[in-house]
Amino acid sequence: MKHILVTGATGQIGSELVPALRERYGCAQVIAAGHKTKPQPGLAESGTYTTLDVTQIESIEAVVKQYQIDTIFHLAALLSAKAEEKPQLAWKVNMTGLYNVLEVSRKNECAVFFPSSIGAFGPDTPRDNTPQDTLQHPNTMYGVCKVSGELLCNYYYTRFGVDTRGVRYPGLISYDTLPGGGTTDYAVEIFYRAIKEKKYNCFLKQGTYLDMMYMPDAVRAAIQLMETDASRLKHRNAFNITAMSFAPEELAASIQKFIPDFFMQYTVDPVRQAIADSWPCHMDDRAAREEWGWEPRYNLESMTQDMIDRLTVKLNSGRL
Ligand code: VAH
Repeated sequence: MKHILVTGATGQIGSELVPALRERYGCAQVIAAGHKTKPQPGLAESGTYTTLDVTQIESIEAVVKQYQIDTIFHLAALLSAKAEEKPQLAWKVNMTGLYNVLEVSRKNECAVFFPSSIGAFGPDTPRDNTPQDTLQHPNTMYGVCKVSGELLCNYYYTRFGVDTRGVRYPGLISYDTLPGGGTTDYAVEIFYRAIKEKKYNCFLKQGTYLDMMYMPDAVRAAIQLMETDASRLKHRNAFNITAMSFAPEELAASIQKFIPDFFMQYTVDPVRQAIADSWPCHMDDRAAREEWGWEPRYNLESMTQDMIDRLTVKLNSGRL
């Protein structure tokens, strides 16, 4: 990877993947692109940021040619809850955007990273130890886009030789950006509320087990997969990866170890509860471990401690 483009760079993954890529490959080698005209300060100060509408293929091609891009981390997409609110827009951004990236990559010999999700599974998928290869009948527009995306990326690999690779991310927990319309975002919001108000009203019910991962692990996984020798890969789109599985009350208990008077109550959002109930509780990620050495570094307690430490600093500096 010498010249990298990150689409969706202002989003939850992009805002932490861009700095990690710039540290590893050099700031000038990593172009951050997003739909926002005013990105987070870090993105534009440490390297090139350009606005990009992924539904317009010409704008993608122009950026790829201008910067001689050889690898695209394509993150631009609507997340699950937003996609259920606006399914037609979600299809347009998530699928037309991906198709455009794959077409430009085919013509310009770019490798492509595509983030799939536990959302690519549905109610009839085995929910415990979800196999790498299993039923994928999602009943959400987000999930339909993710399954379609996995199939389209595999097609572009087998039919045109485009080096496409991806992971099925669990819920991602991060301190850099505020939550953006996801079903697992309760596991991010809870930290902001715990630190500022010492209480949180959770929109998922107790006992809702979901796979989760701390963002530093998620960023490292994307880079590690794209750096892996292609001859090792038996799968491509997309690898199950996870780090932990917990229910809201377990996350609350972990926070209470650091903020003893933290209090959690529940007001269930039926839309996001239905989405969560259609997703696995815990995926089998042996294929990723065997084929490219995937290994998480954060568990529930270490993630909780790091999130609280970092958000406390942001709060004290007036940035929260
Ligand atoms: C969402 N955070 O909730 C995303 C993610 C596995 C969930 O894809 O939509």
